[in-house]
Amino acid sequence: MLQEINFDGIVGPSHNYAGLSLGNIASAKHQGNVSYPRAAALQGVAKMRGNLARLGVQGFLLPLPRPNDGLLRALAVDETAERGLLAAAWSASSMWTANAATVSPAPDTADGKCHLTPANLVTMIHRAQEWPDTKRQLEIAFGNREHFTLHDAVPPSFGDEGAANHIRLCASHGEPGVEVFVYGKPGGKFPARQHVEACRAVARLHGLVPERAVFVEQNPAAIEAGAFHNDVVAVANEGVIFAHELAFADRQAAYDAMRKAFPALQVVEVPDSAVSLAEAIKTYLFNAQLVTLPEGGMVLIVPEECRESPSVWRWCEQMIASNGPIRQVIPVDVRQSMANGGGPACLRLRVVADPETVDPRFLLSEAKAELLESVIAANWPEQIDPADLGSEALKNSVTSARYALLEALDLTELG
Ligand code: SUG
Repeated sequence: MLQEINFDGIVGPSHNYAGLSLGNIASAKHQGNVSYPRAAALQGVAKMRGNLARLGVQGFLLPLPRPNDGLLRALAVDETAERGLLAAAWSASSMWTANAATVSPAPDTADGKCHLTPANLVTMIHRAQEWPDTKRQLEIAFGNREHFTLHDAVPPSFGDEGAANHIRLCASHGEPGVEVFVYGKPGGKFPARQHVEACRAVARLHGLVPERAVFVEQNPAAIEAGAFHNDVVAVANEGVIFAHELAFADRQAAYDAMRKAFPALQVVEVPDSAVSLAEAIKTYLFNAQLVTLPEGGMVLIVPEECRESPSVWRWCEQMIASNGPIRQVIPVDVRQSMANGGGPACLRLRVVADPETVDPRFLLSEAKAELLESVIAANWPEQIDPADLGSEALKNSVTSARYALLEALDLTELG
């Protein structure tokens, strides 16, 4: 049976704060701080465990090989090179699997297969290196050619950030949906990472019916305030979109276009007067997982930071009391990822599929969660000072940690 499966990125052993992402306020703010890769990865597994218990199914993707020696060689990184280039090759940014690919489930596509296009992430070098290795992994996880079609990334210079700028509206996950592509227009203070040309290319590659593909512009003011991906200000599940009032450039036109393609749309909008854009971006209220429980009813899984913000939490409490479609708000602790600008939604890629058609090595069980925890506890560095990036000892430690995970999961072919 087709169902939504969340594939969370396991936080890699080189997780660090190098401040690489221009326009990502948390990344800039925590630049130079000591990171805690072990705690970070365990926070991620705890989130997955909660969702496995809630939803009955949960997948994961593995950290990519870091440091990336190929990138260091290609850029001839030596002691005279800019420090950011060295740090890029060490980045654990593939943990944010919402940027791994754009996924169009089988009911939406012309050939009735689930299509995946890895995101080229060209705007930033530490992310642009991801897609070939990501594709290699997706080829294994979704190797069943009867059910999945995998594309190459859209060529540069059209920026594509994957599912983070993509919204799917549907009556239920297994039914045909409307796919909403949200792009930014370049020219502002911060890069607009998702280009409209890339959106259109992905829609064509995936064989979407034109009437069920909608293209909407991100609000330049939201990008300027730090919403470098649209999933920082909006999230949808089935027929419900939960968004900040200032998420889209032309709010009325955006909802009209969505309604035209999907008349049953329910909009849960948070006015700027209740939660300011700045507060929404600081707490990542919208970088939440909006999920339907098997027993019915929608739950919003938000970062702990939301509970600590009086205006955000007040709004959440009022929303629950108001009898709308979102019935519960559950905070989770992903602070290590949050400090690099990645909330609960960044950490997962949604794929609608029959779990039977996915390589089982990428699916979580209680026993496998325990295995992940023990491998992480035994091998992930406890902390990383960004000044240590480049050291031989740290390189050995993160390389062997990742390999221990591949061995435990019987995935050494990714080595
Ligand atoms: O691309 N942070 C990521 C966060 C991605 C969040 N994903 C979604 N919103 N879906 C980014 O900006 C920081 C890395 C550093 O600074 O070292 C970073 O890449």
